[in-house]
Amino acid sequence: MSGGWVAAFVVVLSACFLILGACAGGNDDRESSGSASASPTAPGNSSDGGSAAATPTIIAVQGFEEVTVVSGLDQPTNFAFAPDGRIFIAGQQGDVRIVRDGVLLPTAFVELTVNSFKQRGLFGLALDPDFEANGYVYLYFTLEHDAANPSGPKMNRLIRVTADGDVAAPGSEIVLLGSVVGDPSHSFCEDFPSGSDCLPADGCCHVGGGLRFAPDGTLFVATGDGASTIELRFRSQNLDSLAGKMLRINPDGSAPADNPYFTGDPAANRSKVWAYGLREPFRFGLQPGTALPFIGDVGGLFWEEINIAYPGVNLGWPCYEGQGRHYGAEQYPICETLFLEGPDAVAPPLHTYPNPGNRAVIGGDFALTYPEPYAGAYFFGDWAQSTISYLTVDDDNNLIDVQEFATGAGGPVALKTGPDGEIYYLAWNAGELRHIRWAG
Ligand SMILES: [Ca+2]
Repeated sequence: MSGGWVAAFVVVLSACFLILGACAGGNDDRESSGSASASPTAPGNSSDGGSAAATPTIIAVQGFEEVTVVSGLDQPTNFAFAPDGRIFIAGQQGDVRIVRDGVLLPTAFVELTVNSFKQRGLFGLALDPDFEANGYVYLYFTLEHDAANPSGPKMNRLIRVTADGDVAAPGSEIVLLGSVVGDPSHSFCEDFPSGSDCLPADGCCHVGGGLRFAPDGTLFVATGDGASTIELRFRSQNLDSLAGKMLRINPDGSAPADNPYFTGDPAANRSKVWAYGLREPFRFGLQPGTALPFIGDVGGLFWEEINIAYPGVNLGWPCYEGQGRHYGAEQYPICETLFLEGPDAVAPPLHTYPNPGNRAVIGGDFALTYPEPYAGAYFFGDWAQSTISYLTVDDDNNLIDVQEFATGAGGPVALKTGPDGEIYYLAWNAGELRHIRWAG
């Protein structure tokens, strides 16, 4: 076997085991039982995953430059800008750190006890739109209910804590989603009644965790299928399960009455569903003006997707992947039924690109203040490829163009538009928050 092949294989393993589950090698999409992961590789133990930290990002477009906002971050997964200029940064191991005036404060804002096995951990962070007045910070993470079995099935949770200066006020935690706690003999959401407030993280991967507030004050929450078996993926098609969904909730965790599947009960899972049929909608951004989620849904074996989540849409997983039917889906009754409804029963991706083995799309955000054609463009990443791309749409949200923007981007794991309207991103491999600045 050639050295090049070995190197490529290592990258593939990294893409599977470090952060995101666009895996090759078969065990992600073809196994029907338990072990969605072959051999444990603790996050952070490898130095790979895309490009090394020392490799400079290459921006393909003249006029832009990259500025490092802060470095030395440990497995950063998400970030948010506070109105007072502070930046909150979440780490996979459960810590939230604050950057103030360009300096990473030595004391953590909060240190949650999380399960961080492989792709689990703290992945969601958002500040309340009224943060200046209420100090609310929202966090999405994988709960540990059985520390003796870290690789076993787990559950995720969305909480809110309240800032008191640069730390979370002790005792301020409120559970918003995922109140169901497992125990060693009840580790699956399926061990609880249908419709339970339960966010599965059965396998290594696909736990979701994107959080975004819409201008109307509602909170979008992206959840993964969390599945360790093929059968459990069908939760993504079940409106009474919180898994594999784009949820839309009020800041107190209840469902807004104008949600597409609102039942009349604001506590019902179904009432909280905005869109369904997702695999690992790890990251997304809201389109200015429409507030529609533009989701990066990390693919299984074949296709990475950017989806627009119009209210109520079925985005297909696990019956569809990319533009077509998912490998092996025909043998499952849920998919057979869906296929009989024809292709219009699902919303096709806005953009899709093939996954030959090491791809993991990272949904991004809309740049506001760059010159044309970058103003209004949606910037997104690929974690495994360490690339950043952008796409543009017309007034009807038809795709106009997709272009690669940067390579060697240090493992982008979250992209957000800053208060200045420009794009910022976390480079997971490099442990840096970076700013893509228009220098003109
Ligand atoms: Ca899809």
